[in-house]
Amino acid sequence: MFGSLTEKLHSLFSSLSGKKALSEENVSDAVRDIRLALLDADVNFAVVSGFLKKVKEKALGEIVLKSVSPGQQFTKIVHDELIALMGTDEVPLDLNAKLSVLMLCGLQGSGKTTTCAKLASYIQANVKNKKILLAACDLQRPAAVEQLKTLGLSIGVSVFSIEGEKRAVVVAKKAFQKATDEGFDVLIVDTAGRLHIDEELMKELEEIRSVVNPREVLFVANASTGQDAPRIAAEFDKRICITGTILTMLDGNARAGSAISIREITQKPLKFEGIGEKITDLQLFNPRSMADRILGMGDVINLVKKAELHFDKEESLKMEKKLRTATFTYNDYLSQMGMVKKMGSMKSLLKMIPGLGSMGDLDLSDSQFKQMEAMILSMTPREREERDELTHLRRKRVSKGSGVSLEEVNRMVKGFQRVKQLFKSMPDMKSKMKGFSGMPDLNMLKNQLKGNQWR
Ligand SMILES: Nc1nc2c(ncn2[C@@H]2O[C@H](COP(=O)(O)OP(=O)(O)O)[C@@H](O)[C@H]2O)c(=O)[nH]1
Ligand SMILES: [Mg+2]
Repeated sequence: MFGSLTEKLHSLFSSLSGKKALSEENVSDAVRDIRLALLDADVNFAVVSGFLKKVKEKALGEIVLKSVSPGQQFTKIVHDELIALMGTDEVPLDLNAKLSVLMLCGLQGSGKTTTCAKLASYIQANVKNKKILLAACDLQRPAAVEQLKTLGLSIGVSVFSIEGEKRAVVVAKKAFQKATDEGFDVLIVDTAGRLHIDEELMKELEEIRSVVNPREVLFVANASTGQDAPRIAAEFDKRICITGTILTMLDGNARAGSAISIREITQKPLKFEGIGEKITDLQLFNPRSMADRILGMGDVINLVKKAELHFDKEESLKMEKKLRTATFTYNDYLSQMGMVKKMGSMKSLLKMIPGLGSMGDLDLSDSQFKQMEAMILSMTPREREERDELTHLRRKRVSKGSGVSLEEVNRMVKGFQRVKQLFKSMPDMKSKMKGFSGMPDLNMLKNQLKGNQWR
């Protein structure tokens, strides 16, 4: 995700590994290189300076541990400080009022409308029994109301709007009235943005704020905005007092700068991150996971969360056993791929596992999954358990039976072998990664989360 920053830090840390110990000189060199890398990733200048001061103090004050290399030791210091800079802990939404109002604000195109619906869907999935209303208060862009209505419809959440009304504050007020009268628990207010901050926009937001009495005023920031994002956040905060930030477009080529600086500049927590266009592509901002990703250590934290939300626990334990005892069959492959598909694309999953980013070409589309299903169902039970070898003749029969080309059949067989191989080599990889386990091993992953990844 943060390609160039991650690469630079990585090569810097490995250049330290050859050294015997952290010294004044190699720490100064490393700090200089990190400064350049962070500035290049659009991290705010003042934030970089404060950050490096702490890193340097810690690195020089650190007792040299015999068992770890200076590279590892220095990486840990940078990792810890990055986590601290981004807020240490997750800060969940405040949904504690009888009617909790969430008001979203930000520049045009930052992702406000989409994020309103994503938040509603997040609340539906993670907090039980909340009656949610969306309010369409962006009356600037002609299609904004329709956009929110369509999104609301797709997740079964009502959208309040007033046809022909020109004043956003009137819509906000009536939406608030309706939510109160009809016993809604959460009201999510979408607002208009502009290309730049202007007086008109701020006045409108102040008015809306005063009539909906929000628990949360969330600034929505496009993470690829770069250097400007923290400054803009600070201006919104000054005028309408935000309670937190939601970073969007982190799936694109964001340079990590805003993720690192916005919290420090506004002193308000980063609450969520948008990681794609789909309605489910929103997750709580976790400083540790973000630091892991910036330093190229995968994203074990979000992997476990996704897995817990979608995996059937018993099923996955059964699968794990099969994988370990190498009785993994084509039938298992099919159901494993089905589960993985539910969790999101293989590509995004594999990217989350440290060291497996390069396996991203195992990605599977809907139609590919259907093809795979057709092929496996065209195999005999003995073939599916690999008790009969899939000879050329047999593959031809499978191709005919499933209506899929012979090349595709060959490719599927290869894919199966690769996955089988991948899981077989897990124990080996595990020792390499000091305790990290493979995808289906949830307990191991959970321990990993609780413990320190560095031990
Ligand atoms: N890739 C990606 N696209 C996003 C994300 N959030 C929003 N978008 C897209 O960005 C565009 C602008 O979003 P919109 O919600 O209309 O922005 P608004 O003007 O602030 O309301 C839309 O095409 C969204 O689908 C995200 O996290 N990742
Ligand atoms: Mg909008």
